[in-house]
Amino acid sequence: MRTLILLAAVALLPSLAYGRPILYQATATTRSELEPVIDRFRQDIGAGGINNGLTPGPLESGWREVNWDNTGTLLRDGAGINIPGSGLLMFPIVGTRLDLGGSVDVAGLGDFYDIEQSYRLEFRPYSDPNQAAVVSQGSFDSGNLTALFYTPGTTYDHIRSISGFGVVFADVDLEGAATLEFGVHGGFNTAPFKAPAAPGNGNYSFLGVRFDAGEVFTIVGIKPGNRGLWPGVVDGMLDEFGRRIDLVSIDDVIFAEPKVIPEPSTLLTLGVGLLILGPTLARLTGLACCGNRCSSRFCQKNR
Ligand SMILES: [Ca+2]
Ligand SMILES: [Ca+2]
Ligand SMILES: [Ca+2]
Repeated sequence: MRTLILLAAVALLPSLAYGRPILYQATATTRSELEPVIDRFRQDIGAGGINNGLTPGPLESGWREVNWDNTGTLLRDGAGINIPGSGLLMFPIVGTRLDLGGSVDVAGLGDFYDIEQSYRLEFRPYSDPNQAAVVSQGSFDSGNLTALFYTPGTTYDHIRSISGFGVVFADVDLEGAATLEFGVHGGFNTAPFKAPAAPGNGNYSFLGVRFDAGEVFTIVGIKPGNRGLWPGVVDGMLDEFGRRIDLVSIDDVIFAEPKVIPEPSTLLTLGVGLLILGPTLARLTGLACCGNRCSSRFCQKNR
Protein backbone atom coordinates (compact mmCIF):
# COMPACT_ATOMS: atom_id res chain seq x y z
CA MET A 1 0.00 0.00 0.00
CA ARG A 2 2.78 2.37 0.90
CA THR A 3 4.41 1.67 -2.47
CA LEU A 4 1.19 2.57 -4.27
CA ILE A 5 0.89 5.82 -2.34
CA LEU A 6 4.48 6.67 -3.12
CA LEU A 7 3.91 6.04 -6.82
CA ALA A 8 0.78 8.16 -6.70
CA ALA A 9 2.71 10.98 -5.13
CA VAL A 10 5.43 10.81 -7.74
CA ALA A 11 2.79 10.90 -10.46
CA LEU A 12 0.92 13.80 -8.95
CA LEU A 13 3.67 16.15 -7.87
CA PRO A 14 4.92 17.06 -11.36
CA SER A 15 1.36 17.97 -12.30
CA LEU A 16 1.56 21.05 -10.09
CA ALA A 17 1.62 24.05 -12.39
CA TYR A 18 3.85 26.94 -11.57
CA GLY A 19 3.77 30.28 -13.25
CA ARG A 20 6.77 32.47 -13.54
CA PRO A 21 7.75 33.83 -10.13
CA ILE A 22 7.93 37.60 -9.88
CA LEU A 23 10.96 38.77 -7.93
CA TYR A 24 11.37 41.99 -5.96
CA GLN A 25 15.01 42.62 -5.13
CA ALA A 26 16.91 45.62 -3.82
CA THR A 27 19.85 46.55 -1.63
CA ALA A 28 20.29 49.70 0.42
CA THR A 29 22.17 51.28 3.28
CA THR A 30 19.14 53.10 4.63
CA ARG A 31 15.52 52.23 5.23
CA SER A 32 14.26 55.07 3.05
CA GLU A 33 16.17 53.70 0.06
CA LEU A 34 14.69 50.23 0.42
CA GLU A 35 11.14 51.09 1.33
CA PRO A 36 9.85 51.90 -2.20
CA VAL A 37 10.56 48.37 -3.44
CA ILE A 38 9.00 46.84 -0.33
CA ASP A 39 5.97 49.07 -0.75
CA ARG A 40 5.51 47.86 -4.30
CA PHE A 41 5.76 44.27 -3.10
CA ARG A 42 3.16 44.99 -0.39
CA GLN A 43 0.76 46.51 -2.87
CA ASP A 44 1.17 43.70 -5.38
CA ILE A 45 0.70 40.82 -2.93
CA GLY A 46 -2.07 42.77 -1.21
CA ALA A 47 -4.20 42.88 -4.36
CA GLY A 48 -5.89 46.13 -3.39
CA GLY A 49 -5.94 45.36 0.32
CA ILE A 50 -4.09 46.78 3.29
CA ASN A 51 -1.76 45.64 6.06
CA ASN A 52 -4.13 43.35 7.92
CA GLY A 53 -2.13 43.56 11.14
CA LEU A 54 -3.52 41.10 13.65
CA THR A 55 -7.10 41.22 12.33
CA PRO A 56 -8.51 37.69 12.39
CA GLY A 57 -8.55 36.04 8.97
CA PRO A 58 -8.78 34.75 6.46
CA LEU A 59 -9.44 37.99 4.63
CA GLU A 60 -9.97 38.47 0.92
CA SER A 61 -6.93 40.63 0.31
CA GLY A 62 -4.07 42.44 1.98
CA TRP A 63 -0.88 41.30 3.58
CA ARG A 64 0.70 40.53 6.97
CA GLU A 65 3.98 41.65 8.51
CA VAL A 66 6.18 40.40 11.33
CA ASN A 67 8.95 42.76 12.42
CA TRP A 68 9.93 41.18 15.76
CA ASP A 69 9.20 44.46 17.57
CA ASN A 70 6.69 44.62 20.41
CA THR A 71 6.51 40.85 20.45
CA GLY A 72 7.66 40.50 24.04
CA THR A 73 9.02 37.06 24.69
CA LEU A 74 8.72 34.85 21.65
CA LEU A 75 6.22 32.11 22.26
CA ARG A 76 7.67 28.69 21.72
CA ASP A 77 5.30 25.86 21.04
CA GLY A 78 6.92 22.58 20.30
CA ALA A 79 10.03 23.49 18.37
CA GLY A 80 8.35 26.42 16.65
CA ILE A 81 8.17 30.15 17.22
CA ASN A 82 4.79 31.79 17.12
CA ILE A 83 4.04 35.48 16.77
CA PRO A 84 0.54 35.28 18.24
CA GLY A 85 -2.20 36.00 15.76
CA SER A 86 0.10 36.68 12.84
CA GLY A 87 -0.60 33.49 10.92
CA LEU A 88 3.12 32.73 10.79
CA LEU A 89 5.02 29.94 12.53
CA MET A 90 8.76 29.67 12.13
CA PHE A 91 10.90 26.67 12.88
CA PRO A 92 14.65 26.76 13.32
CA ILE A 93 16.40 23.43 12.97
CA VAL A 94 16.12 21.46 16.18
CA GLY A 95 18.90 22.42 18.56
CA THR A 96 19.16 26.00 17.37
CA ARG A 97 17.34 29.09 18.58
CA LEU A 98 16.15 32.44 17.28
CA ASP A 99 17.58 35.47 19.07
CA LEU A 100 16.08 38.97 18.96
CA GLY A 101 18.93 41.42 19.07
CA GLY A 102 17.38 44.63 20.32
CA SER A 103 17.04 43.58 23.92
CA VAL A 104 20.81 43.30 24.39
CA ASP A 105 21.90 46.46 22.59
CA VAL A 106 22.16 48.34 25.86
CA ALA A 107 25.65 49.74 25.38
CA GLY A 108 25.29 50.87 21.77
CA LEU A 109 27.51 48.03 20.64
CA GLY A 110 25.00 46.60 18.22
CA ASP A 111 22.84 43.55 18.26
CA PHE A 112 24.31 40.15 19.08
CA TYR A 113 27.46 41.69 20.57
CA ASP A 114 26.75 39.56 23.61
CA ILE A 115 27.22 36.42 21.50
CA GLU A 116 30.47 37.37 19.75
CA GLN A 117 32.32 40.69 20.04
CA SER A 118 33.19 40.79 16.34
CA TYR A 119 29.46 41.26 15.66
CA ARG A 120 29.84 44.86 16.85
CA LEU A 121 27.68 46.98 14.55
CA GLU A 122 27.62 44.14 11.99
CA PHE A 123 23.83 43.74 11.97
CA ARG A 124 21.38 46.63 11.95
CA PRO A 125 17.65 46.22 12.49
CA TYR A 126 15.53 47.44 9.62
CA SER A 127 12.77 48.34 12.06
CA ASP A 128 13.75 49.23 15.62
CA PRO A 129 14.41 47.82 18.06
CA ASN A 130 14.51 44.13 17.22
CA GLN A 131 15.79 41.90 14.46
CA ALA A 132 16.25 38.14 14.51
CA ALA A 133 19.14 35.76 13.94
CA VAL A 134 19.59 32.05 14.36
CA VAL A 135 22.07 31.07 17.02
CA SER A 136 23.60 27.72 16.18
CA GLN A 137 26.77 25.85 16.91
CA GLY A 138 26.30 23.64 13.88
CA SER A 139 28.03 23.72 10.54
CA PHE A 140 26.97 25.14 7.16
CA ASP A 141 23.26 25.77 6.68
CA SER A 142 22.43 24.94 10.29
CA GLY A 143 20.82 28.37 10.54
CA ASN A 144 17.98 27.60 8.13
CA LEU A 145 14.36 28.28 9.07
CA THR A 146 11.06 26.89 7.84
CA ALA A 147 7.98 29.12 7.81
CA LEU A 148 4.43 27.83 7.65
CA PHE A 149 1.08 29.54 7.74
CA TYR A 150 -2.25 29.27 9.56
CA THR A 151 -5.32 31.47 9.77
CA PRO A 152 -4.31 34.76 11.44
CA GLY A 153 -6.07 35.36 14.73
CA THR A 154 -6.43 31.66 15.50
CA THR A 155 -4.25 29.18 17.29
CA TYR A 156 -2.79 26.97 14.58
CA ASP A 157 -5.91 26.60 12.52
CA HIS A 158 -5.76 24.75 9.22
CA ILE A 159 -2.65 24.98 7.11
CA ARG A 160 -2.96 27.93 4.75
CA SER A 161 -1.33 28.87 1.48
CA ILE A 162 0.42 32.11 0.58
CA SER A 163 1.09 33.65 -2.83
CA GLY A 164 3.96 35.91 -1.84
CA PHE A 165 6.66 36.12 0.79
CA GLY A 166 9.50 38.58 1.36
CA VAL A 167 12.23 39.23 3.91
CA VAL A 168 14.53 42.11 4.74
CA PHE A 169 17.96 40.60 5.40
CA ALA A 170 20.91 42.46 6.90
CA ASP A 171 24.55 41.94 6.02
CA VAL A 172 24.34 39.62 3.02
CA ASP A 173 27.97 39.75 1.89
CA LEU A 174 27.84 36.86 -0.60
CA GLU A 175 25.31 36.22 -3.32
CA GLY A 176 23.43 33.06 -2.50
CA ALA A 177 24.09 33.24 1.23
CA ALA A 178 20.49 34.29 1.85
CA THR A 179 17.67 32.60 -0.06
CA LEU A 180 13.96 31.78 -0.06
CA GLU A 181 12.38 28.64 -1.49
CA PHE A 182 8.77 27.55 -1.62
CA GLY A 183 6.90 24.28 -1.35
CA VAL A 184 4.23 22.20 0.30
CA HIS A 185 4.73 20.45 3.59
CA GLY A 186 7.81 18.29 3.62
CA GLY A 187 9.19 19.31 0.23
CA PHE A 188 10.33 22.38 -1.65
CA ASN A 189 9.15 22.76 -5.25
CA THR A 190 11.12 25.78 -6.37
CA ALA A 191 14.79 26.45 -6.73
CA PRO A 192 16.17 28.79 -4.06
CA PHE A 193 15.71 32.45 -4.95
CA LYS A 194 18.73 34.53 -3.98
CA ALA A 195 18.68 37.76 -2.02
CA PRO A 196 21.03 40.28 -3.63
CA ALA A 197 24.36 40.77 -1.88
CA ALA A 198 25.13 44.08 -0.15
CA PRO A 199 28.71 43.73 1.11
CA GLY A 200 29.87 45.78 4.06
CA ASN A 201 28.46 46.00 7.55
CA GLY A 202 24.75 45.88 8.21
CA ASN A 203 23.52 46.82 4.74
CA TYR A 204 20.03 45.73 3.81
CA SER A 205 18.96 43.24 1.16
CA PHE A 206 15.31 42.68 0.31
CA LEU A 207 13.98 39.66 -1.52
CA GLY A 208 10.30 39.25 -2.19
CA VAL A 209 8.81 36.51 -4.36
CA ARG A 210 5.26 36.63 -5.70
CA PHE A 211 3.32 33.99 -7.62
CA ASP A 212 0.26 34.90 -9.65
CA ALA A 213 -0.85 31.63 -11.25
CA GLY A 214 -2.76 30.17 -8.32
CA GLU A 215 0.18 28.17 -6.99
CA VAL A 216 -0.23 26.55 -3.58
CA PHE A 217 2.70 27.08 -1.25
CA THR A 218 2.34 26.16 2.40
CA ILE A 219 5.97 26.36 3.49
CA VAL A 220 8.85 28.71 2.83
CA GLY A 221 12.46 27.78 3.46
CA ILE A 222 14.50 30.71 4.68
CA LYS A 223 18.27 30.62 4.55
CA PRO A 224 19.55 33.60 6.56
CA GLY A 225 23.25 33.27 5.87
CA ASN A 226 25.22 30.08 5.52
CA ARG A 227 25.78 29.56 9.21
CA GLY A 228 24.28 30.48 12.57
CA LEU A 229 25.74 33.01 14.98
CA TRP A 230 28.05 31.50 17.60
CA PRO A 231 31.00 32.56 19.77
CA GLY A 232 34.16 32.43 17.69
CA VAL A 233 32.28 32.27 14.37
CA VAL A 234 33.22 35.52 12.62
CA ASP A 235 31.50 36.96 9.57
CA GLY A 236 33.79 36.56 6.54
CA MET A 237 36.14 33.98 8.03
CA LEU A 238 36.84 30.67 6.30
CA ASP A 239 35.56 27.52 7.90
CA GLU A 240 37.55 24.31 8.27
CA PHE A 241 36.74 23.38 4.65
CA GLY A 242 37.80 26.74 3.21
CA ARG A 243 34.25 28.03 2.72
CA ARG A 244 33.62 31.68 3.48
CA ILE A 245 31.15 32.21 6.28
CA ASP A 246 28.44 34.80 5.71
CA LEU A 247 26.30 35.57 8.73
CA VAL A 248 22.99 37.30 8.08
CA SER A 249 20.14 38.58 10.24
CA ILE A 250 16.48 38.90 9.29
CA ASP A 251 14.05 41.64 10.14
CA ASP A 252 10.74 42.52 8.50
CA VAL A 253 8.90 39.50 7.09
CA ILE A 254 6.06 40.41 4.72
CA PHE A 255 3.64 37.87 3.28
CA ALA A 256 0.37 37.67 1.41
CA GLU A 257 -2.81 36.94 3.34
CA PRO A 258 -2.84 33.20 4.16
CA LYS A 259 -5.61 31.61 2.09
CA VAL A 260 -7.72 28.50 2.18
CA ILE A 261 -6.14 25.81 0.04
CA PRO A 262 -8.28 25.25 -3.05
CA GLU A 263 -9.79 21.86 -3.66
CA PRO A 264 -9.85 19.30 -4.97
CA SER A 265 -6.82 18.49 -7.10
CA THR A 266 -4.28 20.63 -5.30
CA LEU A 267 -5.51 19.51 -1.92
CA LEU A 268 -5.20 15.92 -3.07
CA THR A 269 -1.63 16.54 -4.04
CA LEU A 270 -0.97 18.29 -0.78
CA GLY A 271 -2.65 15.52 1.15
CA VAL A 272 -0.52 12.87 -0.50
CA GLY A 273 2.50 15.04 0.07
CA LEU A 274 1.65 15.21 3.74
CA LEU A 275 1.20 11.45 3.95
CA ILE A 276 4.59 10.84 2.45
CA LEU A 277 6.56 13.83 3.51
CA GLY A 278 4.83 14.92 6.72
CA PRO A 279 7.05 12.74 8.89
CA THR A 280 10.08 14.57 7.52
CA LEU A 281 8.61 17.89 8.57
CA ALA A 282 7.66 16.43 11.91
CA ARG A 283 11.22 15.36 12.50
CA LEU A 284 12.52 18.78 11.55
CA THR A 285 10.01 20.82 13.45
CA GLY A 286 8.34 18.69 16.08
CA LEU A 287 5.05 19.32 14.28
CA ALA A 288 2.48 16.59 13.76
CA CYS A 289 0.55 16.83 10.48
CA CYS A 290 -2.66 14.96 9.66
CA GLY A 291 -4.42 15.68 6.39
CA ASN A 292 -4.24 19.43 5.93
CA ARG A 293 -3.93 20.17 9.63
CA CYS A 294 -0.77 20.44 11.67
CA SER A 295 -0.38 20.70 15.38
CA SER A 296 2.59 21.18 17.61
CA ARG A 297 1.39 18.40 19.85
CA PHE A 298 -0.83 15.84 18.18
CA CYS A 299 -2.80 14.97 15.10
CA GLN A 300 -6.24 16.51 14.91
CA LYS A 301 -9.21 15.38 12.93
CA ASN A 302 -9.83 17.09 9.63
CA ARG A 303 -12.70 19.52 9.58
CA1 LIG B 1 12.36 44.94 13.69
CA1 LIG C 1 29.58 41.92 6.75
CA1 LIG D 1 27.43 38.80 6.55
